[in-house]
Amino acid sequence: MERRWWKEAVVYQIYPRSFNDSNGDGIGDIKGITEKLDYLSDLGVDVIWLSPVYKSPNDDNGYDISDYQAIMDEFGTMADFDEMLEEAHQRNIKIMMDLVVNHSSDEHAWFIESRSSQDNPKRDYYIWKAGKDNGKAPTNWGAAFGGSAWEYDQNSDEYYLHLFSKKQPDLNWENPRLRREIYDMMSWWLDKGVDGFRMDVINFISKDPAYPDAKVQKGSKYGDGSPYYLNGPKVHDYLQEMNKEVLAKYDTITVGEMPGVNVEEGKLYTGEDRHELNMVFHFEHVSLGDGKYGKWAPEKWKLTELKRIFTKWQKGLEEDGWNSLYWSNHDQPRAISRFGNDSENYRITSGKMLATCLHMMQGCPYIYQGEEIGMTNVSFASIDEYRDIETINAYHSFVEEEQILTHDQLMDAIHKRSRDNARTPVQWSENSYAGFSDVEPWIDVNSNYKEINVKKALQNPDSIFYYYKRLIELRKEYPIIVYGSYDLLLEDHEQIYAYTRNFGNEQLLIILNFSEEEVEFKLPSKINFTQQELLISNYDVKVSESIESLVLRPYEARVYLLK
Ligand code: TEU
Ligand code: CA
Repeated sequence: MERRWWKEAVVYQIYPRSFNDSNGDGIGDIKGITEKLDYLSDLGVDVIWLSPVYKSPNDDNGYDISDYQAIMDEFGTMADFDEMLEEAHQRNIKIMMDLVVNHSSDEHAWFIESRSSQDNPKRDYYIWKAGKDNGKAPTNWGAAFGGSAWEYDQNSDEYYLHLFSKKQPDLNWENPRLRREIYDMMSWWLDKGVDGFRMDVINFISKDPAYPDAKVQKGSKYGDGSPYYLNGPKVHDYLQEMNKEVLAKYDTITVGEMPGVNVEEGKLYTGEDRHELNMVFHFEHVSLGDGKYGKWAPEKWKLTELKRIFTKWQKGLEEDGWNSLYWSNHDQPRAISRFGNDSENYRITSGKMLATCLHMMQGCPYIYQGEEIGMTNVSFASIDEYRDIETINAYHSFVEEEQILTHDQLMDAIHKRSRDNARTPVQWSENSYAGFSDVEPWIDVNSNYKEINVKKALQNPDSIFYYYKRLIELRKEYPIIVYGSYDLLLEDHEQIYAYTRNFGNEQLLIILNFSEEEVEFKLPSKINFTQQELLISNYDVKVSESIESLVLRPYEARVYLLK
């Protein structure tokens, strides 16, 4: 197993719009990030994944880019960016930019030219097709945010593909001139000193050239086109070309966001000698509980399923390739609300347990802003308080247009799974607007900000913040956490998640109670040791207590170093 600096890194994701507002306009910004770099340095993170800060009309909050080499007006200036980059580097924090190149904004100069006429030189920077003779779109695919994946352009009498919103036209990666433009832009940012890229839906960039119709689920209006754009025929060619033309010339950290990727493909994307990417985000665990209408009809999830998924990925990439470890991001609900217990009694304990579960595994742990202080989901009473295009479109189509779900059913699903759960302002203090801004923010603050905020966390030695800080310190101190092999214990246990890590003559034993009940833990006989050292726990534990058999308290987490 090759040692690499990025394999030892802990990454912190910032969603700038909701992180910190420095100029009192209610919107987070780059100077607001610079103001908090000492806080992140204290936490001990090595890399910041910065969600998009490029010029954008914000149809999808920055994931619709209209100029890849300019800063979004609301977020500040390029000088602010350069200052933030410099200040981060002075604190040994690297900056990983969000590269959104499966699509651009429809307000990008390339698209404005492309749509101007069928023979414009930039026409095939995007994916244009004539409609079917019966006046239908080129294929029956649905878009991620609702409606058809094709938008008819009257002026040039063709349809363009948009797998997300109609203001996010897909770029045509078949076109070498387009690919060259992307590579030049990437090099431009790397020459400025940024340290790598998180690549947005990067496994969507190669489409099946046949553009066939897809199967239409009973009751759905559109087909699921994903078999024709997920992990497509040339995706590895493009990534290997990107690596050769750009990445290999710099010492970068890269991660591909890959909905629908499986472990076998994960190996192809991240294998050392594949020369593609360092690691991937898969979606298997965050799809647990997806019901008939995906996240909009969420069902209970089972711990045995979660353990099977994590174990598959830990074992699958153990010899080659690298995992990204995450519970949440700007698209997912808050970890404690989804996988832990956000009640008064168990929020902090279960937050520490979830952190232990992830941070003791092999791979790079990602901390989503506010996760380190145990921020929770939000329950806005009205759909009018939500801002996310995906949530709003779902409400209009499921409740108003197709009337498949009732208002209450969808609001319940929104409270559980809306992306806005992760996008309420970071709660810095008990001051108005949680210290995020001096004015009403672009999205309401979670009403629990007086109990849950950074200031309070920093004043409480038993807070989740200091627990994350200790987990990060342990990762720096014990190579076994980064490089040790993983093995699952008690595979069928419905409440306990226990696993080991092995490295040389050392063994880590991680014991987690994912339930609200007290549960008896019996140490499997195959675990042999003569010395035990408790590295971290979320309850007071007698360090000499025998671990042969334990009664685990609700959401109890323990990590032992065994020799
Ligand atoms: O997300 C990719 C993606 O598949 C999301 O649509 C995700 O599956 C969904 O939001 C979960 O409900 C990336 C970005 O992370 C997301 O914020 C963007 O909206 C999307 O791509 C388009 O750029
Ligand atoms: Ca601002």
